[in-house]
Amino acid sequence: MKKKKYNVAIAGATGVVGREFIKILEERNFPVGEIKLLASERSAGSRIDFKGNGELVTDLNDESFKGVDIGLFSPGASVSAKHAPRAAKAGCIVIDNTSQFRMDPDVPLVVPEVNPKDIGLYKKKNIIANPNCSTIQMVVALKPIHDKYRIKRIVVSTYQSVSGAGKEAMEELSLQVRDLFNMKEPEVNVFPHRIAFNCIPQIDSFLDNGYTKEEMKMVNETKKIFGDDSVKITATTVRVPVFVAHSEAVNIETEKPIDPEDVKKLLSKAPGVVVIDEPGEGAYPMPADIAGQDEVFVGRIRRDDTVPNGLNMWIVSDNLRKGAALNAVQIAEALIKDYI
Ligand code: NAP
Ligand code: 12T
Repeated sequence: MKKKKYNVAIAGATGVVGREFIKILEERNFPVGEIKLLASERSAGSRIDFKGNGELVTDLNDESFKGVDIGLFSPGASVSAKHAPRAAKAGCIVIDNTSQFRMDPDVPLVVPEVNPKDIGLYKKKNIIANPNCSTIQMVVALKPIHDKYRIKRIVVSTYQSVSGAGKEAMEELSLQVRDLFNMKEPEVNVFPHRIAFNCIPQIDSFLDNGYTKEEMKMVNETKKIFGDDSVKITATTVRVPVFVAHSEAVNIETEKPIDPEDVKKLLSKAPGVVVIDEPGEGAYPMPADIAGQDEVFVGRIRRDDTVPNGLNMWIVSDNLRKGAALNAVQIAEALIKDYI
């Protein structure tokens, strides 16, 4: 018999992704039975509102997942590494937002608009991975194009907001702006350099190949989600002084001849995509307008005539919503609809 309500735990509930989980469960009226808000000992004892009740935050420990049906995790990769498998063993299905399990062949990596069927693989480990924020918005926009024209190569440069790096990172941008306006030397703690009025071409740490981990997440995760290793992808990921919503300049080369007008029509009908592309009126998506919205927004769709079948586009989405919490809740919705 199907349950009417599901007990849900949020691991990392006091973080920027955790708070978005809470909002989205409320907004979408997810059938929550009991809710458990989990964080570190630092914030245990505080309260966060869920559906009008001040819910107690408790510390995440081995006992946290007894009787919990679904765990929405964003407590950082090392905490997920330790606690997600324990929660899964206790019978809780974990939807993990960290990078910890994404490339595990026994863990599905899911974007519901793109590869919903992969969800079924959760049975192997009771864990489903939520992709990286920059990967999610790119694959939502590119999947319909890949299906129709077959994408051979992707060149992407990102313009990523500070919220991707958590609550302290958002605070750092605010404080640095304040200090600079007060002729004070800004403090640098979270990012490798000053982020206020700057752009930093480093997100996450560097690997031996000269790329950052964030860049290689985009490469490897896109192939796994598309179920297609033949797509060539190269990425440059850049932090910019924007609070919420990531932007991406994307160049693609397809096997079949591609027509920008047809792509606009195709994307206008695609699930989860909104086209804003009226260059004559200065209409294109920008983070300041898109933050707080659910869809992936695409504009500046135009031919790249330096190669036989080339196209350029600009993709913007709220990294805390579709890039993190919303995608995970959509996975949970598919899970309760079709599996549990
Ligand atoms: P954040 O704002 O810094 O919040 C971190 C959260 O984790 C807080 O609730 C914190 O609790 C909790 N936490 C930290 N250490 C813990 C511990 N030892 N035990 C239990 N809870 C602990 O960070 P965030 O932006 O929400 O991101 C958190 C994670 O989500 C990161 O791993 C990040 O990679 C991932 N993320 C994924 C995406 C995506 O692309 N899908 C996007 C953004 C973030 P306290 O309040 O007690 O410190
Ligand atoms: N370093 O989930 O800093 O892999 O913006 C997401 C966001 C890692 C991740 C960031 C990051 C992830 C960031």
